[in-house]
Amino acid sequence: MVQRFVMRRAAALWSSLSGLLLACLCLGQCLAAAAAQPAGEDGYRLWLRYAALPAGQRARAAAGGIASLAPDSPTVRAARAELQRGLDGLLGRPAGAADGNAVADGGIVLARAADLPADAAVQPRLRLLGTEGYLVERTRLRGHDVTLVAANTDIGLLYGSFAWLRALQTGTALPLASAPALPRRLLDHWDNLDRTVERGYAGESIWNWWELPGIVEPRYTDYARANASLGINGAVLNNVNAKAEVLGAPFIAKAAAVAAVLRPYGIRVYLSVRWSTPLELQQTRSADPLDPDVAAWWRSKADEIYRTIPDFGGFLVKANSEGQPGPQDYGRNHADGANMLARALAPHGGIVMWRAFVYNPASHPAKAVDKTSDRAAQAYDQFKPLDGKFDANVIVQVKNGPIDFQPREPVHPLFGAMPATPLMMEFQITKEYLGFATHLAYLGPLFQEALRFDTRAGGRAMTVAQALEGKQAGKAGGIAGVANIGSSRTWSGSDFDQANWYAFGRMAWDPTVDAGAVAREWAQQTWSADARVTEPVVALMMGSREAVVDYMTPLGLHHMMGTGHHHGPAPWIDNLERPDWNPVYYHRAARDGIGFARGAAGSNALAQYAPEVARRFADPATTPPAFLLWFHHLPWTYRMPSGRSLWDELVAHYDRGVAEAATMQAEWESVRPLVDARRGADVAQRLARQREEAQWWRDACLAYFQQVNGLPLPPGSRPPAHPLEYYRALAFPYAPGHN
Ligand code: GCV
Repeated sequence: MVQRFVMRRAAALWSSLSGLLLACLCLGQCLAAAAAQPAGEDGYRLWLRYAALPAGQRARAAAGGIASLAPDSPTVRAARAELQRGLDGLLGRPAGAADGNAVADGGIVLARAADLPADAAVQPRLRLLGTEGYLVERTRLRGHDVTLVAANTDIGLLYGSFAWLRALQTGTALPLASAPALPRRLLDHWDNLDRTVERGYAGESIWNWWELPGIVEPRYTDYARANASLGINGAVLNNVNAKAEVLGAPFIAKAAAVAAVLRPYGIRVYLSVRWSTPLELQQTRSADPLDPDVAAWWRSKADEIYRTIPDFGGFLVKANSEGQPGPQDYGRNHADGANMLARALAPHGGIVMWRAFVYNPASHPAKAVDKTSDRAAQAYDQFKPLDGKFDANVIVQVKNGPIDFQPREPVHPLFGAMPATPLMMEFQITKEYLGFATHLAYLGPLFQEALRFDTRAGGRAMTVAQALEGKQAGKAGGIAGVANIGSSRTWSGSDFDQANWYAFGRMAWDPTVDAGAVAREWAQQTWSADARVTEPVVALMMGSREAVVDYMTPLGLHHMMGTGHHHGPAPWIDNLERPDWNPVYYHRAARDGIGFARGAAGSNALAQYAPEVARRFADPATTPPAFLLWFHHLPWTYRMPSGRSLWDELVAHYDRGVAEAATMQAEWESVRPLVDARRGADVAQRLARQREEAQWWRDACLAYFQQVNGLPLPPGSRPPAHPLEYYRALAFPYAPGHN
């Protein structure tokens, strides 16, 4: 695996160096290309830049007008406007008016199934596309050769319009036909009512709560366009660590103003709610889910919300988790709580997304090794017995891994283990544990790794994506991503962080799509369709997440970051109030070895996976090296498949991560002359900082592990730049994103 990786990176570097050579040979051409780029872009336009296509490719886009056979509606108007905006940009000139319904040769025609003849050839295919799918093809309509964007609904027409614009920029051939695999594709904003964002690294919240509902920023419309271009169809507006005030009339009115902007783009608004809201507002005497007064309060609150936001999506709930109140405070369980809320929303068609991010409120001694003391096992223990006990409009929302959005985790054992309950995947798009917005880490490979994992549920092939689609029990769930969006001009804190929003959306629509293909299409639209740009950018992106894993938490290590803000390395932390908040609890490095034993002789968390998976991970020899120390505590001398000792292998991974950060810098320098100066320089600055911080992670972790194991570094590996005390003394009181 290591060898394959090194060869791939060598190939990527060669490709970028040869790109550089080519770039030098064609200096005149390159300068012309650079000159053709706007002098400085600020990233605001995301992947919707619609830069002019090369002259030879424009004929395909040339439109004889944009006509719609579908009756006018806000969504149809949005589709026409996007096509107009897109084609104007791609053609480098105005593409023709977008407001008629006259079909012309070379034109684009928007039409729903109901607008086309019942015997039109496209009808049977449209019937397969559901309420959100689309079809784009060249056809003859009313005696004219046209590009037909067809769907069953207005929102399908909008999605199809975006798909056609994407196809033009990525050189994708027609016909296109696509429908989403999952019905719910949401962004979860961890945005507070004072505009701070928990784990946000992109400035203040985009929701200007203070000025809403009277003042509605145009940025909300651009947010809606960007999400609709990916098929994202829901937004939870506020933090899961919610405040009671969000359900007061003033905030409901503010949410309604946002909902009005998002509605034409097919995006429903949801709210995170605090379990104890009625009690805190002093409108009930308890928050017990079985208290009829409490249930009545929630019913009347739901009625009030739906009077203001008729298409309100529902509630997201973090309960009995990290100090948040919940039904367990009254001796009830998660199903009691979720069902009570679900019954308030059901008459209106709303849903409850009940989070499974829970771990025991009581702390345990760090050395105990059973499931009750292993944080990774606790959510399963609480939720598995409740399978089948949730109402039909409850979805259980599960983080991709059993701890907390680490650079790499095995998938959560609940996927595949709740066949009677619709599940929702929760990914974190914002990079709380992967270097904030200052490190470049493309998360497409992380999402793909989780979605494609075969749970072996029921003893047969069942990927996580299939479990989400309801292939186990016929009840589809969904997918949510904790947003990395803020009021920063780049939206996401950096240009490359936009790719994680993009990849999340594309994979939410089609969980089988390839992370590399998504990186390529993002790069083509965001940077340039020129292969001299796209190919090195894709190589850089595709190696980036593994680089972060290598220099932060290789071989299955996890939770080694600084306390509270989660910035930087701190594997030495051992004095926090709960043992399972300490990094030492997770890596268990000691004189005898390193890693968390989760097999039968350890916490036995492994038993929560399907037998075939558990068997594979039970033996260190068959455990993929990427998860080795997640499941096993092994001696430093343990022989790795590479022939190295575990210690030497660990050092090699840290060294590889640092080397990769340097390679990423070199790759970017080969691209930089071909992109606009402003974005080019910003990326370069961030990569320089990433390289420094990769070195810091490596040096601090190795200095600490050496102090524990007393072993020398393998020959050729540089000693840490500073003594361990230096790293331990670093403090970051003003790190962003920490509440
Ligand atoms: C919103 C982690 C994060 C918290 C977050 C929590 C959660 O613990 O550090 O900021 O709180 O996960 O997902 O609820």
